[in-house]
Amino acid sequence: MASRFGTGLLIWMSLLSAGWADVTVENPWARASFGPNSALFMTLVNPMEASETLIGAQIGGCDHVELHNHIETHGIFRMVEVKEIVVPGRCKVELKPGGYHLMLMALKAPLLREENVSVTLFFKGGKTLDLVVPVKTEGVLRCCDGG
Ligand SMILES: [Cu+2]
Repeated sequence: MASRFGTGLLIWMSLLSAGWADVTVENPWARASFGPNSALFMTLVNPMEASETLIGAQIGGCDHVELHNHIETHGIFRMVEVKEIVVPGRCKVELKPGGYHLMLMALKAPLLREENVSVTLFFKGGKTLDLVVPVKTEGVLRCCDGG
């Protein structure tokens, strides 16, 4: 009986460790939107030795989420889609205006200040992380709603 319980616990623990990312998130926020697009920012903190790689996200009220970065070409900044954002072991990576961000495209409804959005982050290896993210108005860009 004891050994059966032990096996079950072991399987349960291995499922759990495969399912949840070791990354934690600091100061997540979504930008209130005026148009169909918006952006989401946060600091990803990896307390482990091994790197973690963000590969996507699912966000309530938005079916189309891309990972973006800003790059400079001849003094002009523009957004580009990236396939992944690597968080090296024992490091932080900041998703912030003018840098990495999660781009929310074709929002079904505007993101309003003081609302919350539910977010699931997807990491390599099938790991996920669920968050509730507040909507804020700081740094709103009326021109393009970009990151
Ligand atoms: Cu963007």
